Amino acid sequence: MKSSDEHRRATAAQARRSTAAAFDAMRAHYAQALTPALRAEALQRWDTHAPRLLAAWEALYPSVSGADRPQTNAPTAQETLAAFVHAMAEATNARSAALRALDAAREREPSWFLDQRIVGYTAYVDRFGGDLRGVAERVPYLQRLGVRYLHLLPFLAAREGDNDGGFAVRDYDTVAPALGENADLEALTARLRAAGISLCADLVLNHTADDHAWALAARRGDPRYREYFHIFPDRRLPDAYESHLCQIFPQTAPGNFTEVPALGWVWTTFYGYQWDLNWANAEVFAHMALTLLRLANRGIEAFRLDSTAFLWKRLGTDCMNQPEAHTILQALRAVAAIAAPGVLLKAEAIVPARQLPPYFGLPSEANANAQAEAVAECHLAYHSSLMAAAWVGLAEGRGDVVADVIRATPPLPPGCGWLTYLRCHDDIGWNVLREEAAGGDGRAAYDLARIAGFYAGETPDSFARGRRFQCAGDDRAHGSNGMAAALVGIAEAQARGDAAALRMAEARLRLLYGIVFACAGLPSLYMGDEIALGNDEAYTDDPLRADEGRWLHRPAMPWPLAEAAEAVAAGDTHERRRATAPQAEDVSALGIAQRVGRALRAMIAARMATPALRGDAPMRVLTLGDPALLGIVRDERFVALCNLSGREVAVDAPAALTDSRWRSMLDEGMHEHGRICEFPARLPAYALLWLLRDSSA
Ligand code: OTU
Repeated sequence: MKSSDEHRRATAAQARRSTAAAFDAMRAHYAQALTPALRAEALQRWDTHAPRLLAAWEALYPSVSGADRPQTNAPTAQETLAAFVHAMAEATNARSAALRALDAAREREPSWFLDQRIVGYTAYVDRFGGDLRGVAERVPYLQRLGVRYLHLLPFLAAREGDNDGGFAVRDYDTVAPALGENADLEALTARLRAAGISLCADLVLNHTADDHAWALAARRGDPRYREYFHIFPDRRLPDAYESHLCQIFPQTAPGNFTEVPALGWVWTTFYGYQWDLNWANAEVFAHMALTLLRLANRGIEAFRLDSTAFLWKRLGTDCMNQPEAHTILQALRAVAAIAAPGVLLKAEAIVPARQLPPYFGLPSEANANAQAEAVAECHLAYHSSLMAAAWVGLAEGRGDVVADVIRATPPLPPGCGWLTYLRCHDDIGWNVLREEAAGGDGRAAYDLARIAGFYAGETPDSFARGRRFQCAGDDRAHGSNGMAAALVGIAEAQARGDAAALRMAEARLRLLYGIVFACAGLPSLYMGDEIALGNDEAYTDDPLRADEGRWLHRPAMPWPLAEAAEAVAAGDTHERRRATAPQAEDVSALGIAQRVGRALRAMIAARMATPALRGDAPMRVLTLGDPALLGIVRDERFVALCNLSGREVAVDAPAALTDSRWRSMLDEGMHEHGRICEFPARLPAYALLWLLRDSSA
């Protein structure tokens, strides 16, 4: 096995070399299979992007190795490449005129997804719309909310029985029967596209389900398909690997290997029924890349590349973020750029932000001086450090915790952005903040185990109604579960019927989303947060889900409530607002949903009207005197002021700010122009202000 340094050098050398003859042969191969009418344009893309694809391929699957698994009936890496290039041409041909038009538009404006008018939304198909047709019927709701990017959690045919919420895929080419048919998917993407909403789907590329055809063939003993996975005859290698690996689900799926009768030990990073794919096998790459293109041709515009950190294994390492994983992603990006150039790739690598630059094709921290050239990789990556820090900040009443993470957020190349979010279908993983929590460098430490306890409602000062996730033994701070509304105290205050406490809790939810929406990136809502939807405590009644704590925050959308709340929240005429304005004392679910929905809608409208909030506009933090406070400056024109504590705090701001005139953007009905105001001298508990410098003065 090559060391990671050797791999890096080989990739770079290969990129320079990539023999002209081999390149020409593949180009001819691609050209020959193209529809004549598309040829000129497709070849232009090929010429731009194929050198990166072929260099990556050669680095991953060297044709000179000669070790092409002679014992199997598998094709050689070179044969696989030729077949793959041919299939890529077919995928190019099959792309519809509508999607080709979209490709052209995206190529003209590669940073389109960082427009401040683009807001994301994440939901499960069944929980949101019942099935794909049901989702299509809800498109107007999404439009009214301002959504332009919809991430639907896995909807492809998954394993029978337990399937990790669809993350154990049995068949990547078929929609899950309970959710519809392939035609429904195509109808949905067309409808979304017409509404200006881009559909993002998961591409679960680290593993398949244990009942996927490849796994079944491996079980039957087919040597070719055994090579699709990492299978070991005994515990010798698994033990050697295991001593360096971490645990994703230490309680419900301990260990990283699963014993399968008659097969041996299979690498299973996640659940035992999720078999890690062997990306060192060229056929795996070819299959997954073509899967991506086929889904793209059904109208999926963005791919959430699930668990990207784990794609490559190297003995003696934690098998995360290996350089080959990046080479794979760069190759996938090149494939998309050739055959479906409108497509976005989003890295789901739940690792500290400082480890994310390589997912955007930048050199890694460790390799920062190596003068490595940036190679296009992902367009987006989840900023999970920021997400977790927002929750730490709230539990600790400290804005400085978030400020530190923003300050340490690496700069991104053009055409790249962060996916910012507050909640998603997973737990809030605390591990990404281990280093920050240790303090030092003038930063005060914090105790992640205490914070996990706080969100589980275990500490005396807690207002939260969440639960710990996979915390056991020494690891008291793995993750936390719960809907945002439960974590910020809405559930608790509502249960007590305490209107004052409820106002505070609602202010916390608004505050945290105010941070997410003010930061650089593409901000995304989690389904139900717009109506302060609470936990689903009933998941434990279902034996298939009872042991999986993340189901706590995967409730179904209560449409009657959402619709009733929307009628008020979206009310845009003065009369209508006055007539139906939610009462501050109303502690009913509807009253809460109306107030929260209205606050979030105002925020979305304000963001849309503020170019300084473009996803790629500059961002810096502001020092405001008190550690409870957080100031986020965008483009030197916009300031978000946040008080993460439950007390009123004095603001100590530089004269350059206090001397200016500002427009307050989040006041009722004022988000398009803002109300002229002074820079505040004090901020009440959990206050959020969005200020835009008034240039009219
Ligand atoms: C991803 O997540 C998905 O988001 C999870 O829902 C899946 O269970 C998992 O992959 C397997 O497909 O480590 O970097 O809550 O953060 O499992 C990717 C834990 C991941 C998730 C983790 C995860």
